Parts: sequence; structure tokens; C-alpha cells
Amino acid sequence: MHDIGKKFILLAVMLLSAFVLSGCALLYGDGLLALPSLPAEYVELQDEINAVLSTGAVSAAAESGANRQAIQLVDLDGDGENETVAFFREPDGSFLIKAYRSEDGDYREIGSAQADGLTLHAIHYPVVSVTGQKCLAVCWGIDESSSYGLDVYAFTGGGMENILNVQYSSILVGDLSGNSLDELCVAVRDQVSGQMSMRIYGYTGRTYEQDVELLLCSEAKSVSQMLIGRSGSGARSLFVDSAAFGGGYVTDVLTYDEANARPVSLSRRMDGDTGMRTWRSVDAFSADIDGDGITEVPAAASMMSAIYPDEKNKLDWLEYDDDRVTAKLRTCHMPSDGWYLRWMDGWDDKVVIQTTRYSRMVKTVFFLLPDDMTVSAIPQPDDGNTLLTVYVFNGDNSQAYISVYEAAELARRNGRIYAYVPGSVSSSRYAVDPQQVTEAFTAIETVWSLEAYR
Ligand SMILES: [Ca+2]
Ligand SMILES: [Ca+2]
Repeated sequence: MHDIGKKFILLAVMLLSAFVLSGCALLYGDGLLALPSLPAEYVELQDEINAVLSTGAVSAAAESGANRQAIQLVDLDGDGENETVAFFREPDGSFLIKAYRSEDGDYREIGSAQADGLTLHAIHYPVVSVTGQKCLAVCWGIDESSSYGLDVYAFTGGGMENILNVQYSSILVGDLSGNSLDELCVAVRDQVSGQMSMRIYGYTGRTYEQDVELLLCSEAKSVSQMLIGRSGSGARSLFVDSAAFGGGYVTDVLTYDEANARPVSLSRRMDGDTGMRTWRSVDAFSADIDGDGITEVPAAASMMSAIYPDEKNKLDWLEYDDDRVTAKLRTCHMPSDGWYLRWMDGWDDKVVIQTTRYSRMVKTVFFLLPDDMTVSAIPQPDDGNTLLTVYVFNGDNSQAYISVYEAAELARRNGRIYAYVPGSVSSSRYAVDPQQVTEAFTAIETVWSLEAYR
């Protein structure tokens, strides 16, 4: 047998063992090599896969996304039993997909498809019936640029039918309309003008058809994050955070209009073709920042960033309602250092931020501006105006730093220690007490990953 074939079967056995043992998690380790023989049904599957490998094909795993295994167990028809989908690359470079159903211990092929692509980029299984039937959506890398190809296959009595083929730059598979079926939200870029738009495809019972194509704001250059959440009215909405031409980020809010049964652009209704209302230079993305079930959009909040550059981290979180935009919350947002601080009531625009970076410490000072600002002297933080200092310590001596600075610990996350020192301004109405600081501080739990949204 071909060496690669042997290796692949070993891998397949390991993968399937992992499925049997844990349901879904992938395990690797010497222990798995010594497993007793597998249930007969998997031996049959090995025979099927071996037949494909004997033609010179090799296994193919997706390079991104949640479904990366070369062999995937998925319940395609919603009957509670998993089918098997296997991905191969053939000697001529094309990709081969085969799907099997287990029947009385036998594996019967229920469909196959061939496709050209530079890389197997990502695999999705959009839900297309309330009983849990799924299609297979395969995303291909097609050139060196950030452009991808999408093929959607339906499983019919006649095999795997290609029901949609589009080029795109970013994709989200999810239920935007609220009918329990998945829509395909596909960002596309006009190659000539660079204008981005969002096409939304809905399942019609037999195929995916484009419901609508909505222009994104003129500043949108490439999508950084897509999220299905809720607008201020409670309507299901797609929040599209994009890198902007000229730097920074902007957001489009596309909401599902129940009355007309189609998505519309809430942000364009409010702001026209510009996304400047949502512009920010820091890489903060739409989220339910206050936990009320409504998604907020971050936007630069400070007028002072020309004087104090770190004021760029001051964000207002905007709620898009049907006919108005409301700032719900302000934060000092430090995504690169993994934390944010909810702005204190009453601080308003009177308090500014200044961050200083050292090799093992990042120090952010919140200080009070004087009532009479003069252009001749730019106020700097000092004992007389500092309200709060937040430290991020990293490295081996973090604990020692806490002692040296007489700081109170706030959190430990990813090898960093977060701590603070209250300001010397204690009598002012702007002063904060320890309880306020601990309540307002959040260490950001998960670092968002780009690849999931492409
Ligand atoms: Ca099934
Ligand atoms: Ca919220």
C-alpha cells in the first residue's frame, strides 16, 4: 500500500476513535494507536475511503473554520444518525468530496462532487429544514487575493447537487430571518469601484436564492467580523464590522424587516452611505457590551484625541433602533491589552486617558481636565488631577511590580496581571472608590479570531 495511504488510514482510525470516545473532540496520543479493533461499521468506511485513496488521492482538511477534519460525521438528513462526508485532493489538484450513509453496517455513497480550488478554505453545514436537514457549503481559496469561491451542495435522491456558486470576500452562515433555517450572508466587493455589499441568500425549499443585496457604507474595505444579534427594536440583525479605507473600523447594521420579510440596512437609513458615525481607530467590534440582549456598535467617543492620542480608546457603544441611534455606554477600550473600563457616571468629557508603555508594564492614567483649558499649556497627569491608574503587568516579576506600585489586583488573564491605584484626588466628585473600579473593570475573555469569518 502507498505510504500516504497507510498514514491516512491510521489518521482516519484515530479520528474515528476520537469520535467514538468523545462524540466530537479530536484526540491525538500514543494511547489511541493501541486501541482494540473498531466497530465493524468503521471498518466498512475504511474500505470505502481506501478505495478512493488507491486512485492516488490524498485526504484534504480545511484550513480554517470549525469543521476542519478530512472525515466529518454530520447528520445531513436530520434523522438522528450521522452521515459521513470525506474530502480528498486528487493527483491533478482538484478536490473530491464524497458523502456516505451507513445502512445496516454498510456504507453506501449518497453523493460525490468534484471542484477546482487553490485551497480548501472552510466547510459549513447550513440548516435548510426545521427537521434539521443540512446542505454542504464549501469555501475555496481561489487566488492569492482575499477572494474565495463558495459552492453549496444539496443532498437529493439523485446525489449531491450544486445549487449555488458565488465568489465572495467574507461569509457568515446563520439564522438571520428567525425561521430556524440558515441564511448565507456573503460580503462581496465590486472589483472596479471597491464598493462592498452584502448579499443574503435564503433557502427556498429547493435551492438558495438571493433575497437582497445591500450596499455597505462607502468606507468599508474588508469585513473583520460578522455577528447576528439584535437591534434596539429587538429585531434580528447582522452587524458587519469592517476595516475602513484610510484605517480604523466602521460598522453596518442590517436588520431583518419582519413586515416585508427581507433584510434592510438600518445604518444606511440613519446615516446614508457613510459609516463615519461608527468609526473608531481601535479594533473593537460589535458586541452586547452591557448584557441586555441588544447588540451595541462601538464608535470613537472623544473630541480630544488630537491632543491626547490615547483618547482613541474612549468608545461610545451605540444602539441602533428603527429611528434613532443611542449611546448606551462609554468604555475605555484596550483590546490589545485585553481589558476595558466602563466609563464612570459623571466623568463625561472631563476625564481623559493617557497610556504609557514600558517593556513589562502598561500604565493608563485617567485624569481630570481643568475647567479652564488654555491652548498654551496642555495639562498632563499629576498628583493633583489623577483619578485612577490601571496597570497591566506581564512577565516573571508581575507580583513584585504589584508590591512596588502598591496596586490592588483586578484580574489575571493570559499571563497578565491587571491592577489599579486610586488617584490622589479623593475629595472631588469625580473621585472613584475601590468598589466602583472593580465593578467597572473587565478583562476581555476571548480574543476574537479573524479566520472564522472569512
Ligand atoms: Ca442522518
Ligand atoms: Ca446590549
